[in-house]
Amino acid sequence: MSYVDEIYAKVVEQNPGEAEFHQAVKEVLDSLRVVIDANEEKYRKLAVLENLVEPERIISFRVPWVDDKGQVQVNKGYRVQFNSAIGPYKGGLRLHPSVNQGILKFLGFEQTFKNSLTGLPIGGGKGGSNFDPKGKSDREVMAFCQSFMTELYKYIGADQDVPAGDIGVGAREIGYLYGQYKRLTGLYEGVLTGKGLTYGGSLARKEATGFGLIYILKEMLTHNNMELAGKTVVISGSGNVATYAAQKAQQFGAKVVAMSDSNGYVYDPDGIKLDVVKEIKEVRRGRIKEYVDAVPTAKYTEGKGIWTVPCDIALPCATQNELNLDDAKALKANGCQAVAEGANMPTTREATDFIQANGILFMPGKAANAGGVATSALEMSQNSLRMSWTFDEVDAKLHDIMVNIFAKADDAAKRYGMPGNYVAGANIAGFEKVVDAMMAQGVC
Ligand code: NDP
Ligand code: 2IT
Repeated sequence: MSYVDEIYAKVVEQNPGEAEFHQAVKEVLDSLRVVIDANEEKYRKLAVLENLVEPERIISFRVPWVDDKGQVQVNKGYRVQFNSAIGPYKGGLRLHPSVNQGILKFLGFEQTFKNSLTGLPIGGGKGGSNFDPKGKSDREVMAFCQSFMTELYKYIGADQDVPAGDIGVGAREIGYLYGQYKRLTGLYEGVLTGKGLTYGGSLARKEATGFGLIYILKEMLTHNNMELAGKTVVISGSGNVATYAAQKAQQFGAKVVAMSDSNGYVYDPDGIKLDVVKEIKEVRRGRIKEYVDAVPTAKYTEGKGIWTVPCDIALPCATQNELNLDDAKALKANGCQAVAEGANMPTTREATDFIQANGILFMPGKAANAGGVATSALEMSQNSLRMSWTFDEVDAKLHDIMVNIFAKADDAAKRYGMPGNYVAGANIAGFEKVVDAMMAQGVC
C-alpha cells in the first residue's frame, strides 16, 4: 500500500466518527501523492505523515455559565493545537452548536497549511465550543466567554497560542475573552487577534478575509485572461467573510446579486445593497430575510438553493460542505466560470472534482481565505512593535500576501505538472514549508 493510503486508513481507524477530519486529510494527502511518492523513503523513516495528521495537543474542557434566567448551562470547550513547526499556534475560535472535536481537528489541520502559505511565522490551531450565540443576550455571551477563557488562559499566550474569530466570534466575543485573559494573567499582550481598535486591534483585520478573497480571485482571473469588473457574483453567508468579500467585489466593479444565512437567501437583481446587509447583520444581529423589508424589489427564498442563482463567479463564504455536487452542476449549467472558497472546506470533494474537471477555475479555502489569518499575524507584529499601521499600510501588505499565495500555488502546481490545479498547488506549497521546518527540528 502507498504511504498516503496507509496513513489515510490509519486516520480513519484511529479517529472514529470524525468525518470532516477524514475529508480534510484525504483531500490534502491525495494532492500530495506526487511529492510524497518522490520522497517516500525519507518521509517514512521520519514518520512525516504520522506527525502531520496528529495534533500536537488537544485541550478539552467544561464551560459552565449562568443564563439570564439564573439557570446554569454547560457547554463543551476545545482548543486543538495542531502544529507549531513554523510558529505559535494560530487560528480562530468557533462558537456554533455544530462544533465538535472532529470539526475543530479538520479546521486545525487546514489552518496549518493555510498559515504556512501566508509566509508568516504562524503554526496551526483552532478552537471553540458548541455554545450557540444566536438569541443570547450580551450578558450571556459575556458569561460564556469569561468561563471559556477561565480554562483556556492556561494554555495560550502571545508566543504560545493566539486565537482569533471564526463563525460566531467577532469583535464582541474577542473583547470579552481579552478582558478575562487580562484579568486572570495580569498581562496586556497580543494573545488574541481581531481585537477592537482601542485595545490593540489592527485596522483592516475585520475586512481582511473578504478583501483577501477578492484579491486572490482577481489574481487568478487575470492569470486566466479574465476580468472581475462586470461579472455577476453569488456569495453564500452574510457574516464577516461574506460581507467584506461583497464590498471589495463591488469596489472592483462586480455585481453581487445574492447572499444568504442559514435560513435562506436573498436575490437582488439590481445588486445587493451592503449598507442594508450591515445594518441587519452587524447592528441588529437579524436575519437576511429582513433585506426585502428595506428592498422590496429583492426576493427572499427560504432554505438552501443559493447556488441555483445564475452567476459568473461563486464565493461560498458560510460553512463546510455547503456546496455539493448538485450545486456544482447547477453552477456549471448556468455558466459559472470561477469558484473561490471564502469559508473553510465549503465545497464537498465530489463538487470540487466536478468543478475542476469542467474547466471552472477553483481556488481552495486554504489559499483563498488566508487573508484573515495573515492580517492576524500583522496584528501580532504591530502588538510586538507596540505600534499601529494605517489602514492602507495593512491593506497593501494583505494585497501583497494574497498575490504571493497565488504565485506559490500556481508555481507548485506547475512544478509538479498540474498547471491550473490550485488545490494541488496550495497543498504542496503549504506542505513543503511545514515539513521542512518539522524535519529541521528533529524528532519533537
Ligand atoms: P460569521 O459567523 O460572521 O458568519 C457565518 C455566516 O455563515 C452566517 O451568515 C451564517 O448564517 C452562515 N452559516 C454558518 N453556519 C452555517 C450552517 N451550518 N449552515 C448555513 N449557513 C451557515 O462567520 P465568518 O464569516 O467569520 O466565517 C464564515 C466562514 O469563513 C467559516 O467557514 C470560517 O471558518 C471561514 N473563515 C473565517 C475567517 C475569519 O477571519 N472570520 C478567516 C478564514 C475563514 P447564520 O447567521 O444563520 O448562522
Ligand atoms: O479560518 C481562519 O483562518 C480564521 N478563522 C482566522 C484565524 C485567525 O487567527 O485570524
